[in-house]
Amino acid sequence: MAAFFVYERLSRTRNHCSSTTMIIRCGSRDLDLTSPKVMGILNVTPDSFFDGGSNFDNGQLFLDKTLHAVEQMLRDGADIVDIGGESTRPGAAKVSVEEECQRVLPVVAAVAERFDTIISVDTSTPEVMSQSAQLGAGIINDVRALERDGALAACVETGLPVCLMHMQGTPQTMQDNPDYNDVVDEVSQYLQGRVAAVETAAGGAACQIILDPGLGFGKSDGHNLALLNQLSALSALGHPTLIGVSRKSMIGRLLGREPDQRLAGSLGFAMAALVRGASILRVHDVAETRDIVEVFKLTHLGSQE
Ligand code: 7PJ
Repeated sequence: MAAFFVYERLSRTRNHCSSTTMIIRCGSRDLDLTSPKVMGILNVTPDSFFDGGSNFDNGQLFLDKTLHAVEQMLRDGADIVDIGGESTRPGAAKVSVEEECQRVLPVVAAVAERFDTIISVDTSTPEVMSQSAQLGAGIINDVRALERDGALAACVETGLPVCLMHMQGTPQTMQDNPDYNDVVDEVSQYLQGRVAAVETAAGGAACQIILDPGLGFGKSDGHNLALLNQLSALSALGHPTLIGVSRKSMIGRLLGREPDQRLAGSLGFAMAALVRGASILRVHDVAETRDIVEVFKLTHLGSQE
């Protein structure tokens, strides 16, 4: 199937703010990125750093508990549910294709069946991309920017939008010694190259691509801050941007906080990302993030009309 993309941009002026309407087509649903959106994190891994294993017992996933978490997330105002079966925290164990399929696919199927929401799948594995798309997923979110063998073709074949994230190294080694001459320039150039690869694979169609600098993925705190503070350089590539900073260890180091004490720091960084043009926030704390998105809309997008 040839990839078919709709990419609508319409400039208009509203309350003295210049704003852009941008709608991306996520399978059977539209995602309107004219205002920022909240992506709730649903980990189906036994070993994630924050909520790791909360839906597991003896390596067995509790589907009921997982679906309750989704229900709560949607009640709290999530626009997208991001389902991931591979922990990519520094030093995490590798997961086989079979194991990842077993973790992710039943959850994608159950969420698609029960809820009216956009499902994103956090995966680098071609088999998971293809099968999730068939089960009703709407976005592919790949921390390896479709670099794994077969991922580019599998993703383009789904016709779904993709989030391309930058990572230096691999999850096993990425925090050993992150090194850049100019981190903002290098990340931008890398992502530009991956956009070109997707566009070539899609046969030149106008692709729906979301870009993510990959905070914490092979970056020092200085690198993370530079990327966040200069997010507009990434936006200048012409694609919506996604930021994942929720409860990450950079907040722990910068503010001296354990994972369960990082909510305020996460919201602060999320607001900084919104002010710099982020379109999607990938977060653990949906209700609280929803509130700051609403504050941002009231104070920056002129939505008092
Ligand atoms: C990210 C992600 C991120 C995107 C993870 C964690 C680690 N996908 N998957 N961006 N992080 N696009 O949640 O801390 O930052 S897993």
